[in-house]
Amino acid sequence: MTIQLFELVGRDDRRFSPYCWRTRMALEHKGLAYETVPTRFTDKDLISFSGQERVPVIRDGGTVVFDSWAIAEYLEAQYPDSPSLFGGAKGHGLARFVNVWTDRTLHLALIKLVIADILNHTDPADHAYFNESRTARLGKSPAEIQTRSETDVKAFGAALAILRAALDEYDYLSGDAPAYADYIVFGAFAWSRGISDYPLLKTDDPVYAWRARMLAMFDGMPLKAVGYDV
Ligand SMILES: N[C@@H](CCC(=O)N[C@@H](CS)C(=O)NCC(=O)O)C(=O)O
Repeated sequence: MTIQLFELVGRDDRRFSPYCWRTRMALEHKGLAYETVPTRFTDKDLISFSGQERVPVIRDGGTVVFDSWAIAEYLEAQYPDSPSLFGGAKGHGLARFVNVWTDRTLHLALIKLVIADILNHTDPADHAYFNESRTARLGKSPAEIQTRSETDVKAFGAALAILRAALDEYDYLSGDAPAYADYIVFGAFAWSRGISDYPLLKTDDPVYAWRARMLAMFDGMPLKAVGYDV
């Protein structure tokens, strides 16, 4: 049966939700058949069946799951014979750490560098909603936040340094082969690529090489998504 993935979409079919990217990569990793249902920020009616207002949401037959972490856990439990996302209980615990670090450190550093670019790539129907909801949440408008000050660029650089150090030992964050921890972090880069031409990485950075390997996965599916090649 084909799983439905309700996924954030912007102008020109841009898919820029880091959380939806985690789910998309997880579905690919497990080799599951899925179709995406493009969902704008203001398409709340499309996902009202899930009882909440955020994507990703998946519908697998009669089962509805939301929240990217809960979806990954569901897929792992429901499809144990497909390639594992976590590689067992220890990997599950470590992926949880990566999930929390990415949400709280990497995303907070990245959003300051690209939030106005998000605004400029939302569907016109979402423009005012995104501007107003983020200004209320963050206390400043996207245009005021995205100054790319030296402090903000440094904070992102500090987060990158963690990834670089981890990749010094292994080709992937999960070890010799990619798994869910890689998809969590990759979501941040896929998000940025979808909406911003700001070059986050230098070409000689091992994180750049890792991102290139991630973009080439699943027959280049992530690379084929609309985005900037920076
Ligand atoms: N913890 C959730 C976060 C999901 C989330 O925040 N999704 C954003 C898109 S990136 C959303 O749907 N926002 C709706 C809104 O701002 O109205 C997850 O991991 O799935």
